[in-house]
Amino acid sequence: MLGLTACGRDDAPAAGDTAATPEGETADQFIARVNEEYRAMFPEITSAQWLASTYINDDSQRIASKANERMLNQLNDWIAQAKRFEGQEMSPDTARAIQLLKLGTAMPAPQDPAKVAELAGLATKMEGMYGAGTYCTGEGDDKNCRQLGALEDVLRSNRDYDAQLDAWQGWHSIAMPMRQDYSRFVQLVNEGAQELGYADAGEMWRSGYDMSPAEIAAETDRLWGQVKPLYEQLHCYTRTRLDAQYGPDKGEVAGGMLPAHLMGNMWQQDWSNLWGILQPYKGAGALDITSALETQWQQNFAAEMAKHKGERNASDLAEIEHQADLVTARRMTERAEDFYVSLGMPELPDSYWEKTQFIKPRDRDVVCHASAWDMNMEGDVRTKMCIEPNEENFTTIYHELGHIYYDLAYNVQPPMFQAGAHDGFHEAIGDTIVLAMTPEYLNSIGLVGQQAQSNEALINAQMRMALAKVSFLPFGLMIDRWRWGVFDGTITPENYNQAWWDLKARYQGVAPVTPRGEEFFDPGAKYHVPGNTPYTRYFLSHVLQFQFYKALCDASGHQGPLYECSFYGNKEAGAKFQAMLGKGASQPWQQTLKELTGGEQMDASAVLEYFAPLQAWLQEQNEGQTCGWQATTAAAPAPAATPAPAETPAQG
Ligand code: X8Z
Ligand code: ZN
Repeated sequence: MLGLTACGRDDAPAAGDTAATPEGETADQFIARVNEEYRAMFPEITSAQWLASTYINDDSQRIASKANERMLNQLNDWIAQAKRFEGQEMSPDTARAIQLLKLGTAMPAPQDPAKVAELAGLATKMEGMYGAGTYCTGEGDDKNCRQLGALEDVLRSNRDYDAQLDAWQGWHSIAMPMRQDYSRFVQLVNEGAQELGYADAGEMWRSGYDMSPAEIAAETDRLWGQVKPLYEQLHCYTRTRLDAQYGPDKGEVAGGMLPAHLMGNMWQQDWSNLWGILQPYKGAGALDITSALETQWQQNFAAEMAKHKGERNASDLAEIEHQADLVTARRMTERAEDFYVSLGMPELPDSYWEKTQFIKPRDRDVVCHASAWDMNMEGDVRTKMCIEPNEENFTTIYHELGHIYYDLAYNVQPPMFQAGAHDGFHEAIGDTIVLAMTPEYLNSIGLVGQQAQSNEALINAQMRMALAKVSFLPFGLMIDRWRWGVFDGTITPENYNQAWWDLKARYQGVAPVTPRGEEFFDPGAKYHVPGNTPYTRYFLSHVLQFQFYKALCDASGHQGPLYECSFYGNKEAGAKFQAMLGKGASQPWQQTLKELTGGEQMDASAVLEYFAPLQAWLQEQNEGQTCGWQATTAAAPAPAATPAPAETPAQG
């Protein structure tokens, strides 16, 4: 993909009216021209998209949709022009650029201009519906409307069974009206992919990995096989603890699966918020980052209050709170920047601080889902978030800055190579830094207290990381198992929701506690479905980031167990990372991986090495339990990937 920046901004730009194809142009000249046209039009398209995401209304959506339409038409045009060079002599770089051009969007459009307009309109509309999604209860004076952030707050901190169920169901109701649009969207992108010579859009997505579509699908199976036993142990332990918290009739659902609304996260992809329930040793190594950030907010609020003495009506107070939100969010971001700078990377430009959306504006709808933007390929980089002072948001800032530092580093490349080595690399950069946020690092920045050196403290630290990283793995896989099935037709609109929950049961071992029939469209409640962002990248990232981490730890001269390593401040590690970032998509990812790690394969053994103490501990805890689960509904087929064996109980 022409992944110009990640997080959904991987589209090629528009060039307005198609320039005439110059007579006698060579393939190399053609690519040079595409690069130039691409760069010239890029700021206009990103501006339209930025406005639509940070100011959702009919007008911004119309403009963004039109810009996307021109972009998709232009891309089709370039691809058609590139056909002239098939079988001709050209430099390897040009051949690679042409290959990347064909994969230039996750949303391939048919040639028919009416269909391009329809597709662009649908995409903008669905993303807008997600961003503006609101769940209301009550009538008249009792009317209470909440958006995703407020509903997530419930799952994060309210352990009441029914309050969580209400928040979970409420958010999922916003996706119901997307169903029709999504099925039409699928038809259109499939048509586009087929016109480009792919079997369907899923096959096109799987073609962006410097290996065949079948090979990357098999790779994901292989990697999942490596980490599945670890996930099953975490699942088993979590179930026991949820049973203790809610009672065995409520702490799990039939077949031993975990109730979807009780996992502290709307999609059960990150269980960090269950720390209060899952913390192995109370008091050993206090790692309550969320509380520390809330305290910082209180301090910032007090400072703002002191500045505004005398202004105390409700609207003044709301403004002062807003200021405290902003100051806290900026300080959190400065912390993240500091880590990158400590590695020898540049400070973020002033324009970043001026133009970034740090917090949710009070006066309009925005797409809160975090993203990183390269607006012009020459330094106008921004992030867009709705930062709140909690651990998850804090680490997400580090994640987003990973995208930004990748963007800045590969700005030296020609536009066609300004993308990650593959999309999983883009997602793994910031998360590699997150792995280096050890308890010692967190202590050094004043977020947690002095760390005790004990086995209990180690297990606590490992659990904290596992709740974010290990819980994610099957989720990272199941989203595109669903979409690959939707694109190749094995999942049809009549069984969209059934297939979704079949896959969630099979991979994650989670289930809803109330029926979720086809009147619902639960996939639409996850940003990347209406946002059409491929998801396999995140699964791959959750393997790759441990490989990168290990390589940077080695580069920093770290001795001892992997999980103890933080390369904060280490310039050797930084230089090695930076060298990789600067390569962008200019060579096959296998080569880039080799330069960093010495190996050419994605491999989860670093994940297992990192979590070895926790895995042993979990096995002890789970002794005597029957681990694993029965996915009670028939599992949907795993399209294009090797069928996984039926669920078997893990060793307990
Ligand atoms: O979407 C994201 C980032 C932007 S690329 C915030 N992530 C995935 C998600 O939220 O579902 C990061 C982890 C997985
Ligand atoms: Zn990302």
